[in-house]
Amino acid sequence: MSIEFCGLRLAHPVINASGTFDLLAAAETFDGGLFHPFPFAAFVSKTITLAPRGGNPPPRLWEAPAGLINSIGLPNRGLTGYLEHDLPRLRELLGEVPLVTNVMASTAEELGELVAALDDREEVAAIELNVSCPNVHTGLDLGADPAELAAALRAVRPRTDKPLIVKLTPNAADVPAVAAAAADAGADAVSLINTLRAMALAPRAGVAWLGGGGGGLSGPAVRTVALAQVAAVAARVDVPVVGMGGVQTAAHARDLLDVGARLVAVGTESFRDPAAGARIARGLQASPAKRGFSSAQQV
Ligand code: RRO
Repeated sequence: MSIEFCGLRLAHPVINASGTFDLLAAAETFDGGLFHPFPFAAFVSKTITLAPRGGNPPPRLWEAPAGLINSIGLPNRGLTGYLEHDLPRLRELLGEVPLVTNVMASTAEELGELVAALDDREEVAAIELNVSCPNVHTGLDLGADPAELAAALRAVRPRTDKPLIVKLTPNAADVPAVAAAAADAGADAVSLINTLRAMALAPRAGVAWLGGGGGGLSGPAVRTVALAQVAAVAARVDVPVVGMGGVQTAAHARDLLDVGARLVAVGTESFRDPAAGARIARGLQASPAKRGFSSAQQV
């Protein structure tokens, strides 16, 4: 089942979605028990920003019907803290498993700085750009507008030779157009979907429940949306696609592979079952390949 992805050789097609598997915390909680075999063929870090961030005020989670709304707000040690503290420990825990570092910034200059710093570190196999962030100059989400994203990528691309994966937002008018712009501007791969913009009100209070106001919906509730968007993007771009959104079983992962994803990421399901990645990878091994989806069936 070994898979080629952006020059990396992966043991199987299942990885984690950024921000849904805290490897440093899991290492303490499970005392190594979760790691034989490690659930994912590559590990994607949570999102790193240039400056340290404390994250959003609580509450940060809301259980929705068949899903989860989060408003975590990017808590992280910042670039320096990541490079000095997290990166050596992640490398030690991962052994041979490739590490993908996910980064976010609100300007192309900052994004370039993050990417250049990671380019210097051999522990990092690839970089994922989280573009679900408003540009401070234009107010537009980098990943919502093809031209915005292309401009940012053209500034960032020359700063690394490592594979660049663009993590697309589903909250865009034309996701395949954004994906095509990313590929044309030098992305080596695209990944999708991030969470769907959502909100929840506190019971009987009529005010937002989440400390951050709105949040992002994930889990089984978004699975069919993800399938449609992954199919449409895979039909549009030639670069490899990492599909994710509501994957709980090997059959869900197979669906994403069948519509053109090269890899599948497991996200919210890992909160329920931290060994889900390994279970789904095993299940895929036993399930038949292509069921004959053709892009002519696109919605
Ligand atoms: O940290 C978050 O609240 C968060 C991020 Br950066 C993201 O990309 N997607 C999401 O659902 N939550």
